[in-house]
Amino acid sequence: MKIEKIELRHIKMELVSPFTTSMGTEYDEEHIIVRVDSEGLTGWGECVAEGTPFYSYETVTTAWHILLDFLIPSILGKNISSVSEAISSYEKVRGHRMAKAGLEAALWDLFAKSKGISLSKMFGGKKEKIDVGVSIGIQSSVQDLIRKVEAYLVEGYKRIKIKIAPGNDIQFVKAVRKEFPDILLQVDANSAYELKDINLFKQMDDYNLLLIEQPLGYDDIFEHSKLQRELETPICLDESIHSLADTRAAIELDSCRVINIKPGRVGGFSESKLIHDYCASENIPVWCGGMLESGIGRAGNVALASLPNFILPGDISASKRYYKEDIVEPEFVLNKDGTIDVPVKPGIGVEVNMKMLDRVTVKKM
Ligand code: OSB
Ligand code: MG
Repeated sequence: MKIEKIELRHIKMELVSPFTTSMGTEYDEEHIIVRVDSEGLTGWGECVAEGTPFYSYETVTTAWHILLDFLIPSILGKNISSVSEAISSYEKVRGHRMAKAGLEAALWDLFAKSKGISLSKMFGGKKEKIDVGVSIGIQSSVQDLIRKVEAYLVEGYKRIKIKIAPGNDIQFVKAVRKEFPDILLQVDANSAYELKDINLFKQMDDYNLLLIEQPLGYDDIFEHSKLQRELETPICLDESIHSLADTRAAIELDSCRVINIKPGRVGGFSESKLIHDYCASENIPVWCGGMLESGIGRAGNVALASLPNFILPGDISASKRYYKEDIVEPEFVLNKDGTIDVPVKPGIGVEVNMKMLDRVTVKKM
């Protein structure tokens, strides 16, 4: 397909409630929307680099630069016959995986639309609905947290993840577990601890957690293996996994027993599928993480999570858990049974609401 035009939009969307983690508090989410036009079709992708370099070194500004000056020039005006051909045209660019993933997502949407099939089908997904959970930021009190958890459970969410940080950890786990003895519960530290905090994690073994997400260094694999050795609860790595190679290292070292796959963090859906397939062959369950995406990025995550080894519920919640109004139609909604439907229409399977997209665009190119 001849890549005729590529447009970037820096968007900023206000969250329905502030999101606090060990990295800080977010009030709104900044991402980049990538639009690729070719032969009468339009592909959409979302680059999940944020306004700040706290979760990842990439930011909206670095991703904009890499997209504009390196990735886009390598394919613009060319005839590209597959996503993998596009990827090889910019393989010289090291790192900057979120920038790459945003462009790749738009190309996946474009090629799926050109074949008239859904992204899920394109990926080889089988599920028609996916199990989903919700990620809850650090709350100012145990009571506030219990109220939030309860409200999400009433809506139907199948799994609760709570963010933890030093001083805001075991008391929250104890309280939630006491109030809700049977729910699927997990914690995410976003790298806020060190190996010397091992006793805290040993205590967590008593609360039947599904997993402990990214307790130690954001780039560490080795020390997590030392921690995992001492724990019964599976560790799940998020920040430390950027590729299939990282995944293999982590699994061979027994640094974790579950992998969180975020397409942005690993450079796109192609790498995500490689990680998924490898984990399936090693009997390691995976789940789809989230970056507070708009409906455009969410659509891709839903399609990815329709692959068979996405065994655990993902951080893929309904549009209204994040934003008052989403930029896609229809918005993503939660079914009563705690699932989200996998779109069946071609590509991302939802329409971009141009009026809403214009409203949240702060810069366009
Ligand atoms: O660590 O999983 C994380 C959001 C931004 C950055 C990092 C993380 C998160 C979340 C939110 O936990 C997940 C979601 O999109 O629902
Ligand atoms: Mg995480």
